[in-house]
Amino acid sequence: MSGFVDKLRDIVGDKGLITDEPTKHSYLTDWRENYLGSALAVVRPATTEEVAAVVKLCAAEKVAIVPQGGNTGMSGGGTPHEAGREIVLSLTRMNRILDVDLIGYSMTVEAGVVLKTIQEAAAAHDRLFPLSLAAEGSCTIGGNLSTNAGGVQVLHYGNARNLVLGLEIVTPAGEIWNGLRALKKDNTGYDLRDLYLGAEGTLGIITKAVLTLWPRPKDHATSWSAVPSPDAAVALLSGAYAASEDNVTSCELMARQGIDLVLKHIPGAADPLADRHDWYLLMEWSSTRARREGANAGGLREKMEAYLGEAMEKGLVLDAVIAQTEAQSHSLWALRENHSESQKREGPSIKHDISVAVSKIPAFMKEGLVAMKKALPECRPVPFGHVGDGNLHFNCQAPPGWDKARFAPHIEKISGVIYDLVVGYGGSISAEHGIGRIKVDELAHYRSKIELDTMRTLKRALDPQNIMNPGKVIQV
Ligand code: FAD
Ligand code: 2HG
Ligand code: ZN
Repeated sequence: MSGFVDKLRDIVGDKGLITDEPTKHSYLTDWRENYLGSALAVVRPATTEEVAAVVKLCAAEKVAIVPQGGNTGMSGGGTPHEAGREIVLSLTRMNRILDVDLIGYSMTVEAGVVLKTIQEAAAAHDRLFPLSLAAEGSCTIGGNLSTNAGGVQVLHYGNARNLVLGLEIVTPAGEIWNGLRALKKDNTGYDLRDLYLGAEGTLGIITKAVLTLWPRPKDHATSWSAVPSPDAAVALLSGAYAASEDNVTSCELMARQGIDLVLKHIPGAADPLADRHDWYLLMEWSSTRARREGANAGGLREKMEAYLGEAMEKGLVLDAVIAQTEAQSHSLWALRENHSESQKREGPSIKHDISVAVSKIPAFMKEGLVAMKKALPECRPVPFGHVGDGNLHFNCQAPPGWDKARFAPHIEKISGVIYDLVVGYGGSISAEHGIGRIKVDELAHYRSKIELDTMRTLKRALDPQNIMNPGKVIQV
């Protein structure tokens, strides 16, 4: 293999190649530490041309390629297999913002730009790039687009797919497709761009993208409400659209179990309310219309206060706080965004990243919680998520003190019960984290033959040698 590695070095130079085991390690395991793979090398090209040359070499030598961005994925899609001839192709050196078009509300970026950098660059130009998730300080836009990431503002701005105008792709043959068109309307045949969004690196490598920008909001209001039930939560959301004049940008539901884990594991986290409650709803309203200051001061905060006051009288809200400062808003958001980290520190868990219609969330929640406890009575359900778009993280924490080995034999049964229920509700078994490696069998089980056949046909046509992230999403 030294000949192959030497050829890689000829393309990307020493700066673009990692071959020693200790430095490779963090590229070979996933954020959840479910997998530890191996790779002939970690290759970090600096340009699209280098990516194309690496792919051409791999195609000629039949070495598989695992594209990787920030390696924050939840489904193991960016981690190589334990055995096999694979390289990890990390896009993190391709991290330049190439253009900001203020008139056209778009930005052209390389695939390895960290999401937070994109958000900050947009803000510096008085624009908003609305994709937002707890991993935004390390995930990359290439990974976001390849997983069609969701996050906390989907109900207002859509998911990653809705925020892309054009892509540049390196195909499994090492050819470069320049589809960097900044066009809102383009009906010229099949939409190739959409194929690569959410493909989790199985059809090609995203090297650049043209993103859509939005006007930057000038007024925000953040509330933290204790609600009596998920029914009350969806009713509160439903009324909030009109009450906010269509300015609801986030709506996140959490159960007390998750809050307890955050308070236990995250230093500085504090419960904003005096009493314990079973359910909480975090709402963010934002508007491009600035607050009125002076004698007649007012804006979203006052509207939110009035709305929550009325909701309290109706029994939809038990107690609530509205952030008065940006710092208070950040503290409320931290309680939500630290759920994943707290669950990880607590021990093993199963992530059920599911979606159902928003109106069905209360019934699903009731049935699902009973079903989960029935499958393993000692388990600890930790449901939370993006209730505003129907996406719940219907997670299951292992019983206290259990390690991965003890919990593993129960996972199939618990997940089977939950996914059957989700499908019964007309929902999806993967709302935003993708299939990766962890749900390959579930996809094959729950999707129809015609869908699976069509996916396989596409994969075989675009990647006949099966070198692009093989064994992820769908087996061919
Ligand atoms: P990686 O993990 O590196 O890769 C993900 C997949 O994309 C892999 O299959 C990989 O092969 C492929 N890939 C990466 N880059 C490219 C490329 N340039 N071309 C082709 N394929 C590529 N996800 C959500 O949707 N919503 C959330 O709210 C959310 N919150 C999270 C919170 C935490 C704390 C963490 C750890 C993760 C969270 N995630 C969330 C999951 C994860 O952050 C997203 O999936 C993110 O989009 C992955 O980006 P990444 O750059 O880390 O991709
Ligand atoms: C979130 O919404 C992420 O915070 C992660 O999608 C969810 O840890 C999880 O299950
Ligand atoms: Zn999520």
